Amino acid sequence: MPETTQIDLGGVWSLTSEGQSPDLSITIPGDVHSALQALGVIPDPYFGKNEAQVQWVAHQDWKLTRTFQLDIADLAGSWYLDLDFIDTVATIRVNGEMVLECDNCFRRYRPDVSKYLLAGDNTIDVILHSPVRAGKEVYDRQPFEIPWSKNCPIPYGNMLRKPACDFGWDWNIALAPMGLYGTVKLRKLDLARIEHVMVKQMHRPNGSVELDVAVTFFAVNPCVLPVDFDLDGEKVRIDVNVNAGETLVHQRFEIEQPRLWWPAGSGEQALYNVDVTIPGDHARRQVGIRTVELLTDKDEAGSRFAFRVNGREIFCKGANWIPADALFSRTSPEKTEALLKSAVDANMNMIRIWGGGTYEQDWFYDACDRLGLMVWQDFMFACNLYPSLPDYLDNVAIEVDYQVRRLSHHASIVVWCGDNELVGALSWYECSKKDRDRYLVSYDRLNRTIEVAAMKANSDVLWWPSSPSCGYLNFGDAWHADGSGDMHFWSVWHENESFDHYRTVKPRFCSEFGFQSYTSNLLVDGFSDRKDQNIASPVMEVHQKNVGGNERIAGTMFRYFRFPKDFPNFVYLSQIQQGLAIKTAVEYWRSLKPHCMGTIIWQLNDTWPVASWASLDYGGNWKAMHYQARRFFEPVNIFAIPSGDGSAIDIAIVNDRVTLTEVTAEFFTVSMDGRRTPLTSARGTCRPDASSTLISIPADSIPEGSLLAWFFTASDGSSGRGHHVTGTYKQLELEPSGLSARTTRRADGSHEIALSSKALALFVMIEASIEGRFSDNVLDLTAGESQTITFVPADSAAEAEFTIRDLYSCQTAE
Ligand code: BMA
Repeated sequence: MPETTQIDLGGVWSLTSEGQSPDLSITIPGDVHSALQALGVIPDPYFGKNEAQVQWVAHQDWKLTRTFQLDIADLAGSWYLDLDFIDTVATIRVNGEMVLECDNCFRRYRPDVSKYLLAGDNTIDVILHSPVRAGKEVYDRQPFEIPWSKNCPIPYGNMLRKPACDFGWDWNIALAPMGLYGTVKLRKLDLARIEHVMVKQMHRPNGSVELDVAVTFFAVNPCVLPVDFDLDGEKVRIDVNVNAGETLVHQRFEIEQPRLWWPAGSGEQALYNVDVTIPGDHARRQVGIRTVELLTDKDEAGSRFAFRVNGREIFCKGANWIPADALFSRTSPEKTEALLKSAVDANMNMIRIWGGGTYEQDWFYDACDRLGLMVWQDFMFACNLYPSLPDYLDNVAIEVDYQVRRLSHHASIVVWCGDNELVGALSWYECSKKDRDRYLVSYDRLNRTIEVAAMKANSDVLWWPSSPSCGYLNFGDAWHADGSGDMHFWSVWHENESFDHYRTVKPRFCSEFGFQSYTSNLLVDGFSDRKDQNIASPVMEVHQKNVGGNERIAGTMFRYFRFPKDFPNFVYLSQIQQGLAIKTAVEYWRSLKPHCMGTIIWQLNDTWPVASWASLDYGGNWKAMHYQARRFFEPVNIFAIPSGDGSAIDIAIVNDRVTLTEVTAEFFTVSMDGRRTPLTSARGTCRPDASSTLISIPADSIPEGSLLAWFFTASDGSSGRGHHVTGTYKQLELEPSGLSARTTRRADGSHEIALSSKALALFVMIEASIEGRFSDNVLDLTAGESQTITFVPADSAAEAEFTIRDLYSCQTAE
């Protein structure tokens, strides 16, 4: 019989809790809420107003138990539990003996359990303590008041090292879930185990690269350990004298002419595999060769904020990433990778892993490496005041050390950032407003702990203290000051400013800005009954977590549009409006290149079906804005930017290519019956990686009641079109567009939709009754134009029905 070297403890465990039936069970890896839902103990938390009904779950302790067998022959030697994602405060016993008490879901735990194991049947139980009660205990021990975020209806989340958004957020359901995720194994330590593998790159002026593979082994007894290294087939074997405890070993590889890793859109994503093998253990690290610098040189406006990869400055286009789901059991690597792929498909090259969520699992970053998605990695602190007692900081330091060692080899990770909005939070709470000194010092203790631990783990990583931040030890207002550092520009959404207000700032790098919309009709149908499909119904209010969010959406519509005729059209128009807001910002800020070098939209994805700032629906379907984002993030495009005094419309060329680009454009005025009248044409160039002005069109050359429209082609082969309305859309006396659509189903299950229009059709959006992706959407058609769109359903066997909306039909009862 082969020797047992590991037992996967995944699978079905029994689940008990006070006052609950004794026959519950949970599938591990997984979370308690999903287990209870599968058993019918709780309803689907995401449906209707069910969130309130499931709140009791987080107020109880839950005990998970299972048995496993060990042969007497396997018993000898050293065994440990391998747990890398325990959510969160837990006590673990093996055969009744306590082997671990833990309180940080961002740390890995590997307790030795050898002396508790028995031949034959063994029992392991895990008590997951109520995060609310556990958080309160920490809260009560603090020497001064530390309130939790106003975003969180469930209290004390900031006391625990657990995703901040688990306790509710201005887009998240509040569940405070518990569970065992990631690796859940019992493993035998042969001679040693691999604790960490870090790979550093030294780039030489001649272009060659030295890779330093630093492996930390852990052994119980000193030994001579045979270690095999393999860099894409280049093999090295060494014998290492390993001590009891940890031993660090370096192995160097030379790569004479490395193939470089580039962000998406800038080159290929070349990757190398580094394998480390010892008896009984193996680790693989996927490595991309690249240099990265964060440029913060001083200039007239303040100081720059730009990433330079392989010597080339890259304009960062992307969105903020929040956890893939509010409940772990509903996630899968495939679903998550599809979301990341959608980012790249919309011409994004960066995601920011926001600090109120989680450090993602290894496969997530492997996917980002493959896709060319640069990752801005926050440490997991957001919008709260946090403890700074030594025990808390010690816990944080261990977490930071582990995460940096685990992840810093990834080519995709370009910067590590101390936190999300903790500087701002100092002025959001009564206590910290009254005594900023105390809370600022407390904050700096935490921030300093993170910085020191990160640098100690890997001095090569790029560090940025906080997002947003005007700069090192600068605690200024990076929500409004635009001269230096990264900016979170929220004035349009949170302060109710107009869309034009995006043009009043010139960020160096905008790492957050967003505008909400309702989630698509398809999802609304999934979480509500017809009777609740009203913009102000309590069910819709449960599915809107930002106080006043639904009013903001509706109020903005009053400002720019005529009010939609019914609920489904309200959903549609909310998405068009969202796209318009963000387009206004991105187009202007891209035109400021290289003054501005990044626009990271808040936010890419949703954790459940909710009205939010996301461009993807929960589940991954593209909302209107994601189709628009693909266009406003094109590497070469032209944008209409009204001049400050309103006398002209400046047409900017933006070029993210390494080559000079020539653009030819035709401009028209379009009257409300959809007729196009040629206005002017222009030809111009834009230097590599720059922006320039193609032409300035006098505003008075566009007759009242007409809008400006254009087509362009560029020397890189790209082309596009667009329109610009001076004033608001509600002022347009739109006429029936006479839109028609002919749909045919192809043999492969996809659908072809041939659209044609008799008059002007703005923001034409096709909605499907099933999940899937359109080849394009949110289109404009003028009189006599037609366009053919393909729809690829997620399930090729499913029948689809299509609804077609445009601006006229959405706001006019027939
Ligand atoms: C930013 C984020 C999140 C929040 C979003 C919308 O400040 O950091 O905390 O969800 O705004 O309000």
